[in-house]
Amino acid sequence: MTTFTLPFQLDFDPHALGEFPASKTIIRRLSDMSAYYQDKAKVAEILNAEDPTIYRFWEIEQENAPRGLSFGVTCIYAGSIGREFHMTKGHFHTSPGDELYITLSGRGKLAMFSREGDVKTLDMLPGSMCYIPTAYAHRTINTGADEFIFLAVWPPSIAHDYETILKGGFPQLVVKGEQEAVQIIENPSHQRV
Ligand code: PAN
Ligand code: ZN
Repeated sequence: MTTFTLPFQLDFDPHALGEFPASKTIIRRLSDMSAYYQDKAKVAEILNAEDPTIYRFWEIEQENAPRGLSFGVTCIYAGSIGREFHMTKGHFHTSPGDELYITLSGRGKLAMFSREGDVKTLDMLPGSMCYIPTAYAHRTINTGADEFIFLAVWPPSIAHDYETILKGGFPQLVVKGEQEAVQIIENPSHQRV
């Protein structure tokens, strides 16, 4: 991983994530995410033919740094698995660390919930910024017809808990309704973990 001499300026093409030279790039395909989607028959049917990329992101993490900011750009490709739109796995932060999401392109939703039972699903559009408090699990969903791309900024040295979401899911799902409408419905398989 490249380290930068501070301060610095970074120019990047948000659409060219795989070509970004100074970072870790992570690609999540459907086979990495089959446990996260409700419609298992649809997952199996798609995987039988291909293994589509659902999203990819690059990040530059300030690891073991007492201060500073980590940041990254995520691109979720348009599409759905059954009725559920393409989405990220989602996670909790396990050490104190709030996060900012700023939409660069496309449209989507940010689903959040806390262990105390607060559930929020916010719109993400170019020009909108969402603030994610430490205690909230967060997942993004591409509800549009184009790539949905956003910048994330978070403090150094936070750890990500994916396990809780893998086991219990999110309380709400963002799905395609009649005539391509975007619907938020209760997740029948959600469990408090
Ligand atoms: C983001 C996410 C990124 C991918 O940078 O890590 O959007 O989502 P998953 O990590 O849930 O696969 C972030 O929230 N960092 O803390
Ligand atoms: Zn996060």
